[in-house]
Amino acid sequence: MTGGLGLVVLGLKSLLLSVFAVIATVVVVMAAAIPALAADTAGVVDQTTGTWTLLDGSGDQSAIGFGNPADVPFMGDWDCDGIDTPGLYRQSDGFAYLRNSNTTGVADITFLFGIPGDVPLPGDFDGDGCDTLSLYRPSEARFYIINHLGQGGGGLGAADYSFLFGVPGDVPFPGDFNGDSIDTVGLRRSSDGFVYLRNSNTTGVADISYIYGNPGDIPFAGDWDGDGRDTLGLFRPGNGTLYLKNTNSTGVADKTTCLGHVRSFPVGGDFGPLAGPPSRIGLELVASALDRPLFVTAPPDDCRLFVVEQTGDIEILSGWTKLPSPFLDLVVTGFGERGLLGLAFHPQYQQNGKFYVNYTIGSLSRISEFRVSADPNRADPASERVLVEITQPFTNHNGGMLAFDDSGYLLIGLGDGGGGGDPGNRAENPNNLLGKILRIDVNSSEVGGRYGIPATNPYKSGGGAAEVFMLGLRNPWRFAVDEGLLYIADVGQKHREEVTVLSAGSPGANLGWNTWEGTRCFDPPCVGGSHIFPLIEYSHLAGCSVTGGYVYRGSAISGLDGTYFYGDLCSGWISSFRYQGGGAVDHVDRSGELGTVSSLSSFGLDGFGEIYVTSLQGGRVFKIVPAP
Ligand SMILES: [Ca+2]
Ligand SMILES: [Ca+2]
Ligand SMILES: [Ca+2]
Ligand SMILES: [Ca+2]
Repeated sequence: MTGGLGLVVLGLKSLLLSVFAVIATVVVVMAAAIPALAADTAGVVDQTTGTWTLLDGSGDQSAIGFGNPADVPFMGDWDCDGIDTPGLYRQSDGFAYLRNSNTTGVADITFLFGIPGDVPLPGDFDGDGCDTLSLYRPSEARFYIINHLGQGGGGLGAADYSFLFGVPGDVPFPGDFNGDSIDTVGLRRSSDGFVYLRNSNTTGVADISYIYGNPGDIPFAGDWDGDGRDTLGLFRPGNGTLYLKNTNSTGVADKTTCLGHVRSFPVGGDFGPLAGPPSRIGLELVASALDRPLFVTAPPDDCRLFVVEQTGDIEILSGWTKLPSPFLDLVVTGFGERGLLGLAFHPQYQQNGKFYVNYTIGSLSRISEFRVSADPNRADPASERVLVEITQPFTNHNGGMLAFDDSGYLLIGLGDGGGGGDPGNRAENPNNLLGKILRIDVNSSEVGGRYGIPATNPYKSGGGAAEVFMLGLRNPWRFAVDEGLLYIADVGQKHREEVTVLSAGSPGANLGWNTWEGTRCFDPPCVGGSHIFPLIEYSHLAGCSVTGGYVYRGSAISGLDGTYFYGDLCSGWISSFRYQGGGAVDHVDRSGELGTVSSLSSFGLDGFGEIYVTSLQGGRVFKIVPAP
């Protein structure tokens, strides 16, 4: 979290006087914790959408819509019932907007408040159990304490008293740091990370000071452990992470949570019982101007997002901001359907730092292992270990997907080699690696010192290539593993696009290409009962190329648990269904909620199971988010 410099206690005489002009400091603050109630939790407010994402005690999320972009958000107990609810300060018109429930809606209380640049400071500064809105005027480094809410009470004329503390530029926050049920104020100096806490609302020096966090972190306080004393939380916009600490001292955070991004602000408080997250969804733009993004992924529980660019780079988004240097810069042969096409992190990536890529180079498709370097944001380019190389007879239909199954084996998607119609009849030929999903054991060196063959691979002991796992695929651009099932989206020739769901333990499954294009006979005679027909099929009246997605297992939209999303590259619609009893239920077009995404190249998952969408147009990455 921060340099471990030990507790530092300083007098603040030097901080008391301000002679400097100041730039208004926008800050989010939280309301007083009321001792003896439940521990406080945290949340973030997305300042591009006005969506409040609040966590309950078990980490479940709730989404609320309140306010406009750029409003300054905070939480407080305006009606004295012990529950903290949203408030906003709109700097454009100087109004405060307060709401008394943690649900989507409009303000219950509105009043004019302060002047542009003032920082709203909610808290219970007189210990009567009710939060009011005081303010901090950065230009004066002066706190104005106001112990009653509302019209005529919000303005400075109604201030009960004021006092000086800190220097212009310090970021203020309220809290009950000594557990006496009266909120006082704290400051954090962004330049050096010093925190200054005061236990009385009077001019004077800090009672407690220490270093915590990095420059740019946004402070807020709360009673994270329920002991009646507020301590510091920090939100780091640069990586979208909340750091909560249970003591007001230097050291590492007691609780770290990935939530929000560079345009989010933190809030904290006792939110009471929260409504379940909505199952209505939307798309939020995460990043743009990437270079032909066609996949995103992340190691489990990692806050970062790794974006695969067709042109050969793997970029890292941290807090939705692209890091200056790519994770890996690979020389590939592009473009069209070639380039860097797939990425999968080893299931034990946190321990071994290994990951796998699928790319084209010359006339080859190559699947290689790399390792991270000593810098977690940079791979070691010299660590490449080539696992599999396949000669491609044509430039199209290269597949590209990589994913680990539930047994820890690497699945590799390969197209039929291209040329149109599978002219070499490769897809159903078990001796040819093209038109297949391969399955290998990257933890073994049985084959040429490079990898092993799982015992249940269908041709391990003859009859075909040992690496082959499933056959009859035309171009399985994207597939997903979920709880023992495999969702395979196989791109069609001229007429039919298809999604097939089958057990991930189905060695030798033949999905029918090029005998069948979906359920349409392609290469007669179309006979035999060994072909697996798709679960979902659509014609080229509805699209041109299926883009397979993922089953939702995240925590932001729990009503969608188990829902599989997929879309179409050309038409840009996104649909979803749940796989139940061998069939697709709740199969719906999501365009009404999500719109369409032109050049929809892929879906992806972050380290927490949230779903993303990539678009080649504008180099964009979107996230599927709750729509409050
Ligand atoms: Ca309340
Ligand atoms: Ca009060
Ligand atoms: Ca106190
Ligand atoms: Ca506490």
